[in-house]
Amino acid sequence: MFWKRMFGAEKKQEQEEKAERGFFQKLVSGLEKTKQGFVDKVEQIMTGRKVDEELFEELEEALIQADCGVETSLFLVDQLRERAKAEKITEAEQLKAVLVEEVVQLLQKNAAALKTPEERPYVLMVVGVNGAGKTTTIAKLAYRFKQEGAKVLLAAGDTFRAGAIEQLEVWANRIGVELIKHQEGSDPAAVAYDAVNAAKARKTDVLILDTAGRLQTKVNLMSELAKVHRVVQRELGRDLDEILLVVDATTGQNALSQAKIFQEAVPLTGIALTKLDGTAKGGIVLALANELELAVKLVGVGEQYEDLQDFEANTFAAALFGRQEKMLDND
Ligand SMILES: Nc1nc2c(ncn2[C@@H]2O[C@H](COP(=O)(O)OP(=O)(O)OP(=O)(O)O)[C@@H](O)[C@H]2O)c(=O)[nH]1
Ligand SMILES: [Mg+2]
Repeated sequence: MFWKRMFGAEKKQEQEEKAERGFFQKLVSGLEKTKQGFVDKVEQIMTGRKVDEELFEELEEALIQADCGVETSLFLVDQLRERAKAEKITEAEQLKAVLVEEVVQLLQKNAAALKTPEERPYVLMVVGVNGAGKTTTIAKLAYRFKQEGAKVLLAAGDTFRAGAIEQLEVWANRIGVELIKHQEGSDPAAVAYDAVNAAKARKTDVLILDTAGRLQTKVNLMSELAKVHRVVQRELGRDLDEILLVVDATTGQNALSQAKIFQEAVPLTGIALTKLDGTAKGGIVLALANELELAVKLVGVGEQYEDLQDFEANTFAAALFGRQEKMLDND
């Protein structure tokens, strides 16, 4: 990353490894509810019995209940049926490892990391429905970039909700990054305009734009978002680096329709899936990864700064299925 080169904030490898272990533990504890509500159930189903049609049906039911989505659940179970047949697997336990493999493959389908910053300013815009976790996610990202040595600027683009500007300001002060704000009720496109130009003038490394939460059904609000996007693009003279849709994992299958509708207003580059720690139905990650042409790039597993993590299929599956430690070997 250019700011790492510029600012010499490259961490020592040892420190990085230690941080990675800490992150993994955070992910594990953040996924505890899903583990109890979903993974443990799957393991129960797949213990001490023969592979038969009844097992596949029970598994399908458990996947659907965990918000994996009907399409994705049927797909996964079909894969298992085929592989059980082809590989002559007769014991349920043996099929467990196959399930984990298939889950990893599915999670890897559209997987991508946050774009590597190439040009200053690196610009991210964060969009999503009310209360999805946009502002919190921005704070966590700002903290991370600041830790890496980047000069960060936030733009208080939610001029609509009372208290939204102050909320972002509190975060900016706490983290120690700059903020561009206008009055409540002003045009968010004007905030975006000022923010991009301030970022250029101040040689900011990272600019993150907050936006107001909106119902995906409100056409005028969605076109307002499109306008903000156009202004940023025009002032920047290029595409934004990331347009992240923030989705609350506890909203279930609705997450899929949110993604489809936001995609029509702005060219999303990825998903930040928040509040995974608050749901036993983390299977929604599988549905999002499988049913959208969009990468889940970040997952939120708590309210602390460190609780926003890069989504990586192997690590995620290892945290979820716990006992399959061997999967980490592939990293
Ligand atoms: N447990 C948990 N809570 C989260 C996570 N991400 C966000 N939250 C909480 O979700 C609530 C809403 O977060 P905000 O960041 O204000 O959401 P927003 O999308 O900006 O909301 P609006 O500005 O109203 O549209 C806050 O109480 C956050 O602390 C997460 O990963 N885990
Ligand atoms: Mg907000």
